[in-house]
Amino acid sequence: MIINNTDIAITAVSPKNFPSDSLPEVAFVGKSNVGKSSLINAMLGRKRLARTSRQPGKTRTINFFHVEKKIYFVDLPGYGYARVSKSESEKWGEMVEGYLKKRPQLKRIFLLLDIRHEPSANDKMLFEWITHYNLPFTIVATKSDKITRAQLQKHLAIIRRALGTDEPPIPFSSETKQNRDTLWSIILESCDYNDENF
Ligand SMILES: Nc1nc2c(ncn2[C@@H]2O[C@H](COP(=O)(O)OP(=O)(O)OP(=O)(O)O)[C@@H](O)[C@H]2O)c(=O)[nH]1
Ligand SMILES: [Mg+2]
Repeated sequence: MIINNTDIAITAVSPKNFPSDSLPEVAFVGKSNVGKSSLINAMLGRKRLARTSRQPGKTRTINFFHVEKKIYFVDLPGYGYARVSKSESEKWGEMVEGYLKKRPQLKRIFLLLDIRHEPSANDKMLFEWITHYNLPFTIVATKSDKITRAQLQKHLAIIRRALGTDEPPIPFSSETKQNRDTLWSIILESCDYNDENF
């Protein structure tokens, strides 16, 4: 997939800033530092469109990226960042859950989990929340370049078991672009596009 036209459309801190056209949206959620912004860049073939950082807590706003003027990719701030105060993490909850719950044009949530680690209590809570509201989701196991092929199945099974789901996580790497095409197929299908009309 080659993407020609992308730009950051909107940086939002509350629903009144969200885009008012009704283009389909896909959102990327997960803990701080899991690789949300990096995944967006890798999917779009851009190096620094979404700002990334080795320090967790880089993305603090809800960022909407216009993709070929046909989809919005939504980069959400991460949770579980130890240095934020309680009131800030409550704000996170309000902002992110407010977005996820009240967005009819949101076609799929990509829940990102680091392939190396067992999902945290926050990861599990978010997953339960997503399934409780019956929102369409895909689990992505990020940073797959950090483990060997021999370890892959074991790590995927740990994630599945911790979440209590049969849904297989998709291993992904922003470095090697492993499964970039797989994620693109899921995104297009979720948004009712295909190779001809996208
Ligand atoms: N090796 C490797 N490193 C990655 C990968 N994806 C992200 N990283 C690194 O992980 C760090 C965090 O990546 P970000 O994309 O900024 O993470 P984020 O989830 O957007 O983080 P917040 O905005 O803080 O919520 C950066 O140093 C990235 O270079 C990957 O697939 N492989
Ligand atoms: Mg980010």
